[in-house]
Amino acid sequence: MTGIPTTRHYIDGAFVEPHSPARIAVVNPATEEPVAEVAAGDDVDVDRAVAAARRAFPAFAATRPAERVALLRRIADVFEARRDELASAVTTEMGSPPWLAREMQTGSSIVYFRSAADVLERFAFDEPRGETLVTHEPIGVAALITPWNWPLNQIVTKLGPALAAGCTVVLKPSELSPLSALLLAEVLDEAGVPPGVFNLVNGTGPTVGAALSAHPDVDMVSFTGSTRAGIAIARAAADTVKRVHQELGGKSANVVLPDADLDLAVTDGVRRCFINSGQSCIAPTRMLVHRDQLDEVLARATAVAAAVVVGDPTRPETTMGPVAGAAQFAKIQGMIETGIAEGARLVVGGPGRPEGLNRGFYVRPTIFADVTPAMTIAREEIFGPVLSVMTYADEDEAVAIANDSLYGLAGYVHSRDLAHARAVARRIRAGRIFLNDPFFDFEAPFGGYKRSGNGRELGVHGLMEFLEVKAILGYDRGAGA
Ligand code: TXE
Repeated sequence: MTGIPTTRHYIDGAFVEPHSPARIAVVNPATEEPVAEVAAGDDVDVDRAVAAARRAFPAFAATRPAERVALLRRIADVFEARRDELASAVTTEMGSPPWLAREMQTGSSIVYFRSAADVLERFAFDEPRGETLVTHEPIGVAALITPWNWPLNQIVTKLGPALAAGCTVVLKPSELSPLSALLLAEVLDEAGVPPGVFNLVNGTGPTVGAALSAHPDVDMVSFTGSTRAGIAIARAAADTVKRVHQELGGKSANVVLPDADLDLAVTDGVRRCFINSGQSCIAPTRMLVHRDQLDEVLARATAVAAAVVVGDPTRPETTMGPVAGAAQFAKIQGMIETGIAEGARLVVGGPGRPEGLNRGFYVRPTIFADVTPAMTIAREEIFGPVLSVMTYADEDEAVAIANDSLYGLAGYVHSRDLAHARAVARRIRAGRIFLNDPFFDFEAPFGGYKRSGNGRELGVHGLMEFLEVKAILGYDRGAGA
């Protein structure tokens, strides 16, 4: 990476030397080569960043909403102007093909910043209620702990509303994808975010992430990542009773009803399961089809999987790059082996790298049939391009299978009869349901039921996460009353 001081943190408006010389290597998953080093931060760095955020809070909290709307729009403009650099950083650290890095990884971030500004512009901080005033105030210093799979988007869906609310922030990005985050720090600096309002400390989860979670001067943690880490964060946060927003794992069902447009349902279902090499928390990883339609569905799904071109993300014909790292690669391989061992039928793909790819964390797009609800691949998040096709006899069984999960992040329903699809959507216990490949709604709330998390991102619900609610009774009684 040219230009960015990768081994520094960004604290109080400047790139600063870390407390300790320890470093973390950043590896390009397409080549397995180290491409940069970032600082392995520690408690001292965290204390420094939290103190800067605390100092900056009163003045930033007191800014008028219109000033923050303008700030968010400036950030979006600078981000857009530097979009190619940001996309290229994502390709380097994640192995995302350039079209994916540009259109989805960075394109969405621009929309999310603008949408945070739009939501803020419409938001009424004061709600009179008779004599009482209900008002909303920023919660304070927010720690944002983010993962690697959509590295910028997952920061921006927190950072946009945090700044909109008037909070100050300490970000700890994933140690697998810190380069795009460092560039984002430059973008924020260039856009004129005041010193201390945004701070970035690189490092591992158990050090920097844990220190932020337990810190007495951090008012809330907003986390996206594994359910395992989400639980560790909530435990570490418990002693200080801070708010913990969690966006965790998923095992979403795609209910293909017998009257669905099968071409659309299967193409959309496989595509959404495989996008970003399968590393999406809302991926529809369980495709539920009527038992009479299994063969027809598998034929279509196989054709979609066969058309995927896995390989070097920088080659124009590539549609799927590697997965993010060695640990993720090993986990997915283990899951594919487990699927076979537990008796699922391998329809396409399987263990090992695709032919001809000997280096890089490349996974074969894989589809299993005859998957039962008890199998590990039907229960656990795999986070790779692995689809489990399961059958049902009737709609009640389909809904029961869809809900037979510890997770409840998303669900998908395909049917030509919209009224029918709506009714099934209401029966699925998950925070976001997609009916028949809809347009994306950037303000629709995003978050999970059950062990998929707590709280919501995006739109007004996302803003509310960063606000406290205060009721002032007697506010409007009239002077002297
Ligand atoms: O995630 P971690 P990993 C799931 C997915 C994936 C699995 C493991 O199934 O295969 O998680 O991925 C920080 N205190 N998702 O191990 O560990 C960590 O440094 C504080 C789902 O990479 O959850 C990073 O910044 N922080 C998912 C962030 O948590 C801690 C996205 C995510 O890393 C911590 C990613 C701790 N004790 C993975 N331990 C989604 N919901 O989209 C780790 N971290």
